[in-house]
Amino acid sequence: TVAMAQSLPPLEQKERYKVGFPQMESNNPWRIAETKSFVDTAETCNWDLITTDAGGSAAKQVADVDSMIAQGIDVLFLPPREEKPLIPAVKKAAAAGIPTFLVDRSVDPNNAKAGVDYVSFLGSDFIDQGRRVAEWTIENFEGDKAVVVQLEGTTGSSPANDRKKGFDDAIAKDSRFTIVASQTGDFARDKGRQVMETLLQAHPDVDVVYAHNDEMAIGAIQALELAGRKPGEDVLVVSIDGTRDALQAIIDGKMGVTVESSPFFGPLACETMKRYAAGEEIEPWVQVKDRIFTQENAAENVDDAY
Ligand code: GYE
Repeated sequence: TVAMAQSLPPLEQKERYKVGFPQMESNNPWRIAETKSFVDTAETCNWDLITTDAGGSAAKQVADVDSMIAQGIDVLFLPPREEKPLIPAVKKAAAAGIPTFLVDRSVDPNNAKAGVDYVSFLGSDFIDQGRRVAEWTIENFEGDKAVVVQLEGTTGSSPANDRKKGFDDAIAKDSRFTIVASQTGDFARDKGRQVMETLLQAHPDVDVVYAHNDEMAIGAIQALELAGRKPGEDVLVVSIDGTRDALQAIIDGKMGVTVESSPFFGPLACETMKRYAAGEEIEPWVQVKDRIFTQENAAENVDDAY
């Protein structure tokens, strides 16, 4: 027998679609804004939308995909919490003939491939986001030595892996900067605050805090202030996302920069799905372009932030 190359399941062109969006957790404004974007798009794109909340558990997210397959969804928009544990879910959907689009996070490329196991990844370039934060920091940090602490996102998630790589590689080009600690805060404000409190005991002299998302950056600012430090004056805080609280922190002078990572995937999901149903070949990565928010433009963007 000859092994057949797996081909992507087709998507019928029709008036309404049954769509699954298994959200991974809802403990931060980014996730809430993303879910809302899908719910709002259900109206305009004629979706019967099923959403679930895995509460921060990859195992629960896998089970949620299972139940959506059982309910007969036409198409799946999956934000995989971590790169490896969701691969069986992606393969199961493909085997059930359901076209899957990964949204906002990706899976391990060695184990599942766009154009084969799923149609495409819709999302940002996380390596580039980390690189842009590092380059802004190199340009804007005043001083000849910097002790850097990094708060990583969810262990095993694509944005945590890539935002670390992009930042680490770029910051290494300037010998003033030394990363003395890099620990996960699970993309959560509370965890970011707790981890920063602990790290401050070993590194009270920290000059730069790089957080992989704004929620952890806000948590770090709280911990720094509690320890008598002055974010924006004696310590530079930099991060990624572009939430309302982060833009406000920039306006207040407590944060230096946040590189955008947009949660508003609903319209892009609708458009890409329709292109696929029309028989267009979809690029393996539908890349989202990100802005950058600093003192220069935070005030004019804060009202539109989430
Ligand atoms: O930066 C973070 C969220 O996967 C791009 O996940 C997303 C990230 C986002 O929890 O705030």
